[in-house]
Amino acid sequence: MTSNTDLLNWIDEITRLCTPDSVHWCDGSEEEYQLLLDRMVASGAAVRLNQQLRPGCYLFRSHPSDVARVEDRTFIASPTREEAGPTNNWRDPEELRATMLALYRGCMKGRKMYVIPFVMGPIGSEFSLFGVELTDSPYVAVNMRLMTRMGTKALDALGDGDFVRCLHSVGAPLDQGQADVSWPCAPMEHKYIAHFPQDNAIWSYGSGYGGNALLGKKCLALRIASVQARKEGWLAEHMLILGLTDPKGRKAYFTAAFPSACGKTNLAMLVPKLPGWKVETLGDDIAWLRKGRDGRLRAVNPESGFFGVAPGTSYKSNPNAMHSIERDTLFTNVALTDEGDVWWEGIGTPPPSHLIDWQGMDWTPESGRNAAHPNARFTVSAARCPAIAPEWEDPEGAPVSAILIGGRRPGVVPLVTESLSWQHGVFMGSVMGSEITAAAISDAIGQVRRDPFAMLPFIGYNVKDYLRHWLEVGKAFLPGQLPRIFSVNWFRKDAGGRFLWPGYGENARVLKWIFQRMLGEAEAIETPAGLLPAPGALDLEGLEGVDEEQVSQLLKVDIPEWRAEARSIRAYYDKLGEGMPSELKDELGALEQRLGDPVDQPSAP
Ligand code: SAT
Ligand code: MN
Repeated sequence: MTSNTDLLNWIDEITRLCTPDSVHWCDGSEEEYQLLLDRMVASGAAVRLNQQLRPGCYLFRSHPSDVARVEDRTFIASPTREEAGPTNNWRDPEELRATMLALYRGCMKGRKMYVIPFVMGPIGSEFSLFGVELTDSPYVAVNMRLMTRMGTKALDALGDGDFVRCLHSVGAPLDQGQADVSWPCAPMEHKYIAHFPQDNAIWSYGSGYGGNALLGKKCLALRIASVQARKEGWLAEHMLILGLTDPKGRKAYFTAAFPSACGKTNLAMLVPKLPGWKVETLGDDIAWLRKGRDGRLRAVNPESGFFGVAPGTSYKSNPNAMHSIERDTLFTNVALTDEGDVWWEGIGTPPPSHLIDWQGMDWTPESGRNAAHPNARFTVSAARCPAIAPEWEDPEGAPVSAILIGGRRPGVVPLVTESLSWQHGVFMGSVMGSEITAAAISDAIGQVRRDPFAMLPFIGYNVKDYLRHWLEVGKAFLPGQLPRIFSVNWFRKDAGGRFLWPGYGENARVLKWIFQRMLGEAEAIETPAGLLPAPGALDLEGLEGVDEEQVSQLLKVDIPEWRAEARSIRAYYDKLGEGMPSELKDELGALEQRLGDPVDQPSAP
């Protein structure tokens, strides 16, 4: 099987610690995948959907306490607090190890332990990283088969090489004769998603959901990879990758960072409303960026599947996602129809008169609650996406022309802004974020939750060192070979609280301007915030429902608003404390100067 003694010794050690009843080495085959699914259907952990309507599709319902990533149970256990920085939950590695060892002792009793060798990135690419996940969750095993390159092919490629040790348990040992539940997990206070970057190790306990449990994703490909990337001069980013082709057949690649719930998967799979333009998908969540042999910045998607949010996904909002999940898809926490199909809020069909909701309970439109959990997910292989780019597994990665960043900003931030330089772009990335709405925390309404490059929950080290690293990466390129950084904001509202921009397929108009900027074919005007489309430069032909007044609001840089924004940025930088890169403070100073704002103005509270 393998002669990797480090691996064999580690498996031995964990088997003695967690005491599973048996050990299953995942080969990643179709037969194995089917066997695990059949077993989960038999045990009640999964529902086989109507195979006429959804061939190869299954439904899982999680425990109501285990429905999403748990940021306040996610820890960076670097040797010192300083290394984790002001935005991470730091724990002393020795203390955390001791706490978790006590939990892991005997935690797989009554369960099988799955050994999952996997590769993040195309097999054979020198940029790929290996991991091995040991888990007592068959749900994790089948999801990992879709989300990563997993099984014998990964084990063979690993050989005697090094790998990230990923230990996962749902934290629910079974006594002799004790019946299992359909979604075993541990109570919140026993959940731990722990990272030990100095040891290349991830320890996850107590949750079976998403990024808490599929350890190749956020834990390895972002938190652990970001630490490695910093050492090696590359970037592990929370970004989609898309290819954009113009009517002349010219193609460019963009990456884009958005916080959760800003439509990353939708943009990755966009169907342009502009005739002759085409978007192809290379990734919807994570991009690894590094300098290629040709001297350009190149992006690889380390994943091999999509773990997308179901609610709001419809044939109208994202037809490519809907086509992707017509078969061979694992659904979690969506509703079940009487025909054995799936349903969720925003799927584009009226609610049926009866459903089984995500908690397994009868549901009718009168129930007054969501049928699907808002964070219900689909897991599907990327190869199933009709818009997948043929080159999406190119081991060299795709050459990136532009990096987009954006959040939900009802005010202040224009529809699109080109940065003045790499340094200015990193400044824009450092302060991007979303305005807190009534749905979140009530006393902070109107404030901006800043989320540098949408990486706040995913940087495995100090955010200030992370921003410094972005600046450093830029210095390794010849001028003209670096992509340009653009801020986009699809979510600007008018005074009446209505969205000014239709979004979705119309976002292609913004992509077109960016594309043409990179080729020197579109005009921009300089504003204190950066470069904006010159009058007439944004293609608005055939755009319905947006008048000239709305366009001017979308592209407005309001000086008093921006002065307030600069004060809020200064307060944010102050909050991050000592050690912010001086280049970014210089950029803030330059912005204040362009706005004519006195630099010594007191900070906003
Ligand atoms: O649960 S995941 O972390 O994989 C998805 C997400 O939160 O973006
Ligand atoms: Mn994500």
